Amino acid sequence: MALLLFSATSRPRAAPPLVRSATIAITSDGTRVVTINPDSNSITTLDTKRELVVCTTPQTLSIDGARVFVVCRDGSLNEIDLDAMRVRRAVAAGFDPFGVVASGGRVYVSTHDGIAVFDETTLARVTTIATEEFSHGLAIDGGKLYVTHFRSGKLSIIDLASLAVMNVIATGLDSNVSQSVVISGMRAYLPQTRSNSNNPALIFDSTAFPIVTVIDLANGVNLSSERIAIDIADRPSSLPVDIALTSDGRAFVVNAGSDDVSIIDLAQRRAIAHLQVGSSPRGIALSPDERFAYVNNTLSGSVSVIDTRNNTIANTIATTTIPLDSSILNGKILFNTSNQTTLAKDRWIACATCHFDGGTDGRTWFFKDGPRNTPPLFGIGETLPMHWSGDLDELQDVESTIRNIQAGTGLASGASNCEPSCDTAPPNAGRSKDLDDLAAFMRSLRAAPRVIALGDAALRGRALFASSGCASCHVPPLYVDQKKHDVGTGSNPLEHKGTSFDTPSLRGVADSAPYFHDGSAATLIDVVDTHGSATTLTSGDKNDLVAFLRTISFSTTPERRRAVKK
Ligand code: HEC
Ligand code: HEC
Ligand SMILES: [Ca+2]
Ligand SMILES: [Ca+2]
Repeated sequence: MALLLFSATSRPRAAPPLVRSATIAITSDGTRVVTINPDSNSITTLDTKRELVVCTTPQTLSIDGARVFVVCRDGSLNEIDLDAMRVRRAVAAGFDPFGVVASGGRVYVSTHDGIAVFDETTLARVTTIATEEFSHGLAIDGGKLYVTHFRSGKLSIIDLASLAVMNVIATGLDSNVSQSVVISGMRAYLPQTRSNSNNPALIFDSTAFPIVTVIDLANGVNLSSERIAIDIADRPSSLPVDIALTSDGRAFVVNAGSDDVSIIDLAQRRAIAHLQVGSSPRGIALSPDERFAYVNNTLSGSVSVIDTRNNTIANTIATTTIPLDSSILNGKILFNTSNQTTLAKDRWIACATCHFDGGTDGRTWFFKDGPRNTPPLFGIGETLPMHWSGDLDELQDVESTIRNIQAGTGLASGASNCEPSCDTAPPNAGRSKDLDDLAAFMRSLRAAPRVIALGDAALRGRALFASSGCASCHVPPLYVDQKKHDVGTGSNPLEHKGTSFDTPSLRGVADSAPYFHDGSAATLIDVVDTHGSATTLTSGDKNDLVAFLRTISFSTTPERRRAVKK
């Protein structure tokens, strides 16, 4: 159905379009729309309806002329010839890259360690710009590169002539899940989630808040008075991850958790409309004439086409058949959505709110058990029991999180089987297809592959890890003993579940600061300064031990190229 799809003939905007990383993008002449399909490992062109397998888990793309650049969780940067629909070349971009923008003869990729800069013609690496941690969404405007930081919510501004970081703007200590940025005039707009983890009396609707942060670029300040609270401007929603602005002052905010788009009048900070779209919408692209906005529903394998004249959905176009096992796909949808009363009240929270893409928000929440730092969920099926107090003995016990944290009615009917504690109550496995599917999805979660070479310090640290007795509890290769120990960290009067904690796995520990169950150690050096026999080591030995800890990763075996189809 060609209905209302393209409008290439209408007048283009005067200003050059903003170049930014997104999960969906349109060529500057408005004739071609390209999506990435994370679970199909592919991209799709909407106009020609062609799909091309590119890499494992594409994250974002950027279009420059007939070339498309795609970065993927497997660490690759890929150049695609859009006319021939083939991968022209692929190079290594770094660990866990997310954003990509191509402009002015260069390609910029946000990786875990900063911004990798490539020559656009040869894809040779030019340099790496060190930034704040967790560089994520990217946009280029007026000779500057804007970089969001996923967990801190800060915005870095890099001068593209000198490749120097000019400014880092804070947006509030609770800003989180900062995936994207758009620039309009002297304002930057960042969809974010406020993680209200300082709240000692959490209820579901005081836990996390969906917002659009507004930054005054002339003065380099966060305009908290202009911040848009989406739950107030529109209605309860969750996980705003992308945004498009029209020149008449409307913001189209994509809420990945509540599976909807809030259309907000920027001057009034009030919603004009909201549109329910597909599952896990992760990006939006506006046609150059602003006539249509395209939303990539990553877990439906479809694009919703919004007619911006009347703020309605004009069309939904299939983009891919997601080849995941049907149970895992269902579990992934449940993990990512807040739009089901079984899972969450008022569309407020999704599992992904705190564990976006299975990772961690880096926050420490006041849960019923006491202060609890959010762990990443990669490899979770291998390191039971779960929770810091070790009282969840099966993945289905997250039924208690659904009911107690998200205020959902529960995926299983009847009791939560977590009273007085999940491991003493009857099992939750086999009670509900959805709960079993959620468990199956969590069991499938893997960290981004990381290639690590052990330097001299790390090699010395590895020997110390063995000789200092660390390995007796953190037993390689999983670095757990599946037992609880009192290591002197549980004296806080807020603790309600004893002073012993389940030995945490150290795989990927470099990426999961802060440390200990209560987040009381900000860095790994803080851990070894207070933890077990490490306290008696010299400072040189402690540094070596930390150098080793930083290399402990999940399996470096590349993820399977295509998920298994059942
Ligand atoms: C408000 C933030 C938040 C939300 C929402 C949330 N979690 Fe968590 N998650 C945490 C924290 C904090 C912990 C640590 C709790 C503890 O150990 O007592 C945790 C622990 C876990 C663990 C155990 C990890 C381990 O290694 O022991 C699993 C599994 C998990 N969460 C899955 C989920 C699922 C599934 C959902 C959605 C139903 C969810 N979480 C929603 C913050 C959150
Ligand atoms: C007696 C068992 C035991 C020994 C021995 C031990 N640990 Fe631990 N380790 C634990 C427990 C239990 C925790 C969790 C404590 C908490 O969360 O309050 C922990 C936490 C950690 C953490 C923080 C992980 C995170 O994700 O927050 C690191 C890092 C760590 N240990 C490294 C080491 C090193 C290095 C050694 C050797 C010097 C060592 N451990 C020895 C049991 C042990
Ligand atoms: Ca565990
Ligand atoms: Ca942590």
